[in-house]
Amino acid sequence: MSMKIKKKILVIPIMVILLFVIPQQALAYDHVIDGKLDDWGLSKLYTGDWSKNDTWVPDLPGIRFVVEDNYDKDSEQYTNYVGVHIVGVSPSYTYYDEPYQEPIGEELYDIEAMYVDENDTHIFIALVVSAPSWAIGDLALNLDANTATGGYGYEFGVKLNTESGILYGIYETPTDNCWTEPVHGPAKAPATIDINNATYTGKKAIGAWVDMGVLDWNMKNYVIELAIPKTAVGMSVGQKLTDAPLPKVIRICEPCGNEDVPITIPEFMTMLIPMMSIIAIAAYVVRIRLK
Ligand SMILES: [Ca+2]
Ligand SMILES: [Ca+2]
Ligand SMILES: [Ca+2]
Ligand SMILES: [Ca+2]
Repeated sequence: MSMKIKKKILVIPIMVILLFVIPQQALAYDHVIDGKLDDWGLSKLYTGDWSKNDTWVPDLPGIRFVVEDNYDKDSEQYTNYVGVHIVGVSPSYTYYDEPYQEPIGEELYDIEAMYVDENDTHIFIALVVSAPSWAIGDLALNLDANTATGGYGYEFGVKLNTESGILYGIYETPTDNCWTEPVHGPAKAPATIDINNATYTGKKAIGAWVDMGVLDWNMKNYVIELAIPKTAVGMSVGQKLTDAPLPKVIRICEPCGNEDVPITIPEFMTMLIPMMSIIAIAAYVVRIRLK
């Protein structure tokens, strides 16, 4: 075996370590729940151009997110009302092709983005929304990755809609009737927690809801920032969102059905990158052996 090939073989384990270890270690920031996004690497959202992808991508690595500002670029009807549509784990992202054109009713009902992070004890969520508090649905959590458990698959919810219930209260939602259905489509159930049927756990997320001082299509935009204790939503301390069972889903939908924003963990691209890396490394090894 030549010296050159030995060096190449040595490089391969290092590449594997870089690909698999670093992204997992980079997934923990202790966020200050103050309704400000500087601790998400998103200070640029306050001054930057919202029509640019980079403005929406956290400067900190390892934060998963979906951005769906205004309509998707494939809107044929409203070509001037389009915005950034991306999904990924910072700094990586890909185009997010929204399944249908929302928000119905446009900016008043827009939810622009959801960001998700975690540490050993908490799930952190940051939402950027134009929609007023009565038009925000409740956060739905399918963390057991089982669509057969929980109402419409979502076994826990966090109250964000201000029309009923305890703001930031964590509810158990074991059956479909613990959730309301959207008043109309295209979004599907669940929409808000029906507090007459769901069970309040007695625990709340730490929350902040702040006017971010940015106008989008002449509407105010707000940041909703949450820290949800993992032990209050069926997870254990130290269990990562990327640990089994998978896939987990965190979703927000509006009571009217005008808008919904899901994050699936792991989302397709984060599975695709390691798969492509394995294929690339395998091809590399085969090439060396064939030499
Ligand atoms: Ca913050
Ligand atoms: Ca918008
Ligand atoms: Ca949207
Ligand atoms: Ca479930």
